[in-house]
Amino acid sequence: MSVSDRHKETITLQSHILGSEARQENATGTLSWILSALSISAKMIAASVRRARLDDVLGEVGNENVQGEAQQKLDVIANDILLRILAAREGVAIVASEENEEPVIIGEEDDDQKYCILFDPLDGSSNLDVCGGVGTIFSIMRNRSGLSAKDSLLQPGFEQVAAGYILYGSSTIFTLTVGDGVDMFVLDPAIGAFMRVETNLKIPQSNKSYSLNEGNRLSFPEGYKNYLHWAQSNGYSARYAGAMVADVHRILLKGGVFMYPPTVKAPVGKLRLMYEANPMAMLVEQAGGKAMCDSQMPIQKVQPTDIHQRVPVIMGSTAEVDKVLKFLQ
Ligand code: P6P
Repeated sequence: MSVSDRHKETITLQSHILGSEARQENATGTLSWILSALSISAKMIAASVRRARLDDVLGEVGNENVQGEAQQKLDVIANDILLRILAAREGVAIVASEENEEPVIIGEEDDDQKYCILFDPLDGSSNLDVCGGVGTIFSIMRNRSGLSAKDSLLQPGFEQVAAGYILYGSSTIFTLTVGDGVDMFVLDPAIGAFMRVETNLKIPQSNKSYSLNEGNRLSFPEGYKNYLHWAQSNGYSARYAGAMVADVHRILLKGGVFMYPPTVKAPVGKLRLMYEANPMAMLVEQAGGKAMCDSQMPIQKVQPTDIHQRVPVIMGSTAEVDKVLKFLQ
């Protein structure tokens, strides 16, 4: 491919965002500025993650976060970067993070031209010490004027206007949907820009691959145990990275099904609705897949009651999700 041909196909995340804004009637550019802030934050977090061992910022801080989990040093670094960069963008009304018990009010709550941003700053951070995949997950909704900050955040997933993740793996991937399909970008460290590599990505409709922590098998509800027995009798393979971003990214590209079922330790599952399940559900469904809590409830239909609430998760290729649901009925 000649340089000029390659140049023709060179779409950066920034130009993609502006192109998407241009196609939205009466767009004000506020969402574009927020997505641009997330892009800058992603580059800063990627730089910290890739230097973690050299800068001696691996390991635990020594306390627990609001989830009762040991907080990693990089959890705090990533959280601080996102809070700082987003707080500087005037279109942001409220920010809620896995690492903060309470939401952070940035602008006047009473402005429905602004947005609420919810995020898990470094999902799967326990993988860091062993150079495993980790990621940032974000969900964007319109601020609801006249409501308190918490009530403005507690909107069901189908109200999301945008969602995405950044995967800090063998390369740094930014995956985004603003409600008209899923697009994927790879960070080119040589120029410091995210370059578009997938447009309107569609998840493969099936793949004999499941992803869950089988260490919890004995405490799964019966239906999951029966599904696993069926899958293992029908040539399925197991893949599990221990970081939702890495596992769902693989499934978006290769197909299959990701699950975090209820267990004795986590009776409603471990994954958080607002900043893990909802944004990943929007991406998977925008890519033509399916995302459920159980055989009846789509993840994006759950009416939240708390910003840190947890839900069971089954998501991936529609045909593969349906095979799991059949055992749960
Ligand atoms: P387990 C990471 O801590 C996380 O929140 C998700 O990214 C991941 O899918 C899940 O927990 C892993 O949990 O219990 O299998 O270690």
